[in-house]
Amino acid sequence: MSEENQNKSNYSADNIQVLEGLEAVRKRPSMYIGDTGVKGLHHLVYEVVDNSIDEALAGYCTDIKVIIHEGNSITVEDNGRGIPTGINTKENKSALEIVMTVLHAGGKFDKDTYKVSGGLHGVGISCVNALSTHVKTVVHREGKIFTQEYERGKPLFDVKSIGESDRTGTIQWFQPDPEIFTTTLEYKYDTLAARLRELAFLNKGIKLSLTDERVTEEDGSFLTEIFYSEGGLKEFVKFLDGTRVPIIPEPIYVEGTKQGVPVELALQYNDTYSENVHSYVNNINTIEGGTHVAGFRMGLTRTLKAYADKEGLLKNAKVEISGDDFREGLTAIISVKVAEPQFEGQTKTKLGNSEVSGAVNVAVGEILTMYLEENPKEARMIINKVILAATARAAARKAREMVQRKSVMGGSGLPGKLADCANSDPAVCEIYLVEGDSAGGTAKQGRARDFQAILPLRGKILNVEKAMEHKIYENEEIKNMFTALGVSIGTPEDSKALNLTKLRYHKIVIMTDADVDGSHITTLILTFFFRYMKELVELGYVYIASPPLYLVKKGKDFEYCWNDEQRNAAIQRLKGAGKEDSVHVQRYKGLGEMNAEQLWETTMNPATRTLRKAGIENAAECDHTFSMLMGDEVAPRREFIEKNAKYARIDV
Ligand code: 0RA
Repeated sequence: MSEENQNKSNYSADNIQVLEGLEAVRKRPSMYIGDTGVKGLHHLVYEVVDNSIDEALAGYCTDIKVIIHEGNSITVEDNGRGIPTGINTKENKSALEIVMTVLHAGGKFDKDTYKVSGGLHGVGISCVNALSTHVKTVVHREGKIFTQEYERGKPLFDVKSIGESDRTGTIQWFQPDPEIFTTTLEYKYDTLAARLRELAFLNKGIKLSLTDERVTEEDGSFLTEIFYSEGGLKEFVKFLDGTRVPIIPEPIYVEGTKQGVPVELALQYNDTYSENVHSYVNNINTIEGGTHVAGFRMGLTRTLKAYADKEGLLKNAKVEISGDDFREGLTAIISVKVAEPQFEGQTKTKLGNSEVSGAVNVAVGEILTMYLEENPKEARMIINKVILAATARAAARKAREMVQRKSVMGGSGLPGKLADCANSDPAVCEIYLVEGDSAGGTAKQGRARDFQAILPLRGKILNVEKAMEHKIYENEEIKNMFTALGVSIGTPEDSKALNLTKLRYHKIVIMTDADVDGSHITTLILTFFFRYMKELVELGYVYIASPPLYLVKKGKDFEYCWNDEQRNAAIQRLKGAGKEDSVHVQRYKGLGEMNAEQLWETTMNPATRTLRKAGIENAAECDHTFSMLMGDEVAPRREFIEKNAKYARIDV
């Protein structure tokens, strides 16, 4: 190595700051990765990928590959400069070893280097190392290949050179520790794919790929997808709006640094009535919003209003126009990079840095002013849409007030169909939203009256994705849900905010037949919650019941089964020494085929039931899925259903 190179690698080795050890991570993993469930498991991958993204954002890396191996170990490979391997003179250890074994170590902590990406917790690769049974790191750098391996965070040998190389890059292989991840060790392809797709849109020009070696395609190759975006957020908006009808031909897009803050944003208006604004700070989805979103809203309202006033376009509007009206049918992504982000809020996903608001406000103002001036036809369409939104909002307000007045007036104000529970403590109360009056009747008989309430819903509820807001308040089923739940819209601070102060149940369980219609109804109800009561989903109050598919019976002996494997196993077990034909299999076509006791035992008894919690893992992906499932286009929906069909086979 030349002297200059030697100095350079010593420099980068010395740059790594040392903070603390890894015992703490193994002792309290949730403090570092959020939880040790399925989320935390996937978080390990994001943590490693984020390091490669940082390297790419620094301008040294173009390709990131993620591989899920048989047995659920993971490889993340990049073509960056490679983690420095030289000896850190303070610690007398290889910089690589420090990065891998010391918490918070990383070049990232230097002010003059980069820190743009970084997981929610920003804890670094050493955490992944601490929480893995085995890690192997390979670094291609300075013409050589270096490696080191670890067991539960402890190096098995010093960093060593194992050969020559004509490239650079870092390869991390890790096997998550079953002692830590006790609920599941199984990686979900779709979850990783959704995050990598999101990262590709957020960091244009970086090629990310995902390979699943657990799945072999027809041609013998492994399932692989490549995520790459040249257009960045502009393409992200197009992807999200894939099945919505745009109002203007192309999304409005801007990228640049304003007041020292790198801002990228894209927006498009479509012919629906929902607002879909997604925001990111350093590639982290800020689901609670924050100063960047506030700045965006201010800039949007200010600019559109100024243009409309100047052109005299608001003269014909008979209603007052509010900020919300400017965002109806709007899909937008805001992405900012903030050097020292302050995260606030319940889930620490709300940006607090006040300086960011002005930067985004200016960015959206500049680009939008220019766009409106240059595209008067499109400008007029946008403003007309805003006026329409304001008019519809006045109608919606009236309809909403009708629903809410009903609950204030007369008796309990609760829907006649609701069989309420005796207990009045929301924290212990549950409400079952049940498909159909007949199953509702069975559930009423079978329930634990003290804390379980039943609200039967008739047939298919309104598809809120396609309906204007005031229409949804005319829908009997939706009105019943609002009043039964005790949820209203409007608080003293915010006329559009969800008011949960009178929420009557902390568990809301959707219970439908285990067939195609049932899952469609579940989707419709979830769409309603996602669009109109999102906080309930975010708070983790919304669940989906899992009724059994089969009853396998022989004499007095019987077993409930939730899938075909269980059924086959039950048949084998019950068959025992006896004759096969003495085993009877009943397939439940609907909830109605169970009696009250069976429904309680399998689906409602907290001791024996399985509830799936509805969650928003990835808000943008969720938005895309709902718009596709509930929108007008048939082909993408069919494709999705065929890919995800659990029940499709059963019904033919
Ligand atoms: C610190 C300094 C340098 C590279 C990296 C970190 C680095 C870390 C990771 C983690 C995954 N892939 C990575 N690629 C690079 C480079 C310092 C130098 O070469 O001068």
